Amino acid sequence: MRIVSAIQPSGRLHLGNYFGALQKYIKVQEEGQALFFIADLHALTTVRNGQQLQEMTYGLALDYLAFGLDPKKTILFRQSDVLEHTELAWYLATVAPMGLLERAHSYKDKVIRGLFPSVGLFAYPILMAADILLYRADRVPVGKDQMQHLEIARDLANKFNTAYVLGYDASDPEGTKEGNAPGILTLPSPFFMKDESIVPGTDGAKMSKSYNNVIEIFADEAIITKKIMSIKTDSSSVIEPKDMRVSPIFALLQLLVTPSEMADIEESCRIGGKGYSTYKHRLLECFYETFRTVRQRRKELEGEKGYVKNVLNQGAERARQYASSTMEDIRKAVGTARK
Ligand code: AQP
Repeated sequence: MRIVSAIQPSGRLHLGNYFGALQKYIKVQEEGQALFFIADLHALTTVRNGQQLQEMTYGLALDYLAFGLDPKKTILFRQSDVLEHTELAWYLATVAPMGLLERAHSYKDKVIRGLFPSVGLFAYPILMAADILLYRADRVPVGKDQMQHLEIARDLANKFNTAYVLGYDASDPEGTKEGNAPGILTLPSPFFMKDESIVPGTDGAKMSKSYNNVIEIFADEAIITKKIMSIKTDSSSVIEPKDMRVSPIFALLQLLVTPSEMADIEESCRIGGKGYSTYKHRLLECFYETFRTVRQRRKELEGEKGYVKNVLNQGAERARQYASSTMEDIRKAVGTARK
């Protein structure tokens, strides 16, 4: 089983990235060959400072390692170190219908939020499809916000296979029925946790690095306190019952407390008598209970620049081997293979 996923170094790692992605990376890294990378090419759609991108790329490598991704087993690398990502993205762009991308809601959400509507941002799902298809991934651990992009990756794999593989039947992508041929590109499946949902930010919208609503896992204590204490609430008084849908505090608590504590919280909201600050303080405590050890481990790793660079270089070397094998088949099919 091949497992592929990535996070953009477009800001610092936040709770949404952890619960939507990293937590799953740690869980699945034992279940097959995992390739996890730092999507610096994607981050170029929002980061316009080369030095900052370098720093955030290195920072994300530290995050991966602090959380326990094992570079002996798992391949950790930087997207821009494997040039085949952009090459495959172009081939996929030539079979991608405009309408498919025009329906992508992430682009529209980001533009509404004021992000620059570049061609790169619009074409992000194509590069993401290339990221996954290049490694013939079977499983892709991503957050629920990426469901549509993963569907686009499957669509593009089908479009490519249909265009270039004689006897390919989209209803039988592995070519198991007689007369059908298997696709060159594997159709990936998402990997979600049971009852998983999108992690809300401090304002209740999707927690996102570009929305200024994140709770960063490795930020200084003062910033974390400020962010948690500023989570959106309504003006109900201490004694009033609390509607748990009004404030994202409760969805965040649910991620960090045990089910029995969550049941107590639900009951206390129903009867009232506790102010929002009580819940915020509990969230703060839970945050440190969950992340104290990784925060410490990341601090220790900060001085190990040589080691981290080595991990990324060796990871890129290994990733290129997988990528070049897929690209050989693709170039043959499209007619760009060197004779
Ligand atoms: N709020 C979220 N809830 C659940 N999962 C989330 N992820 C991100 N935010 C949430 C998951 O984290 C992984 C890496 O995301 P990314 O950094 O590559 O891009 P993103 O989804 O666009 O994350 P951001 O923070 O919103 O980044 P910007 O603002 O730079 O675009 C993915 O698996 C994603 O599902």
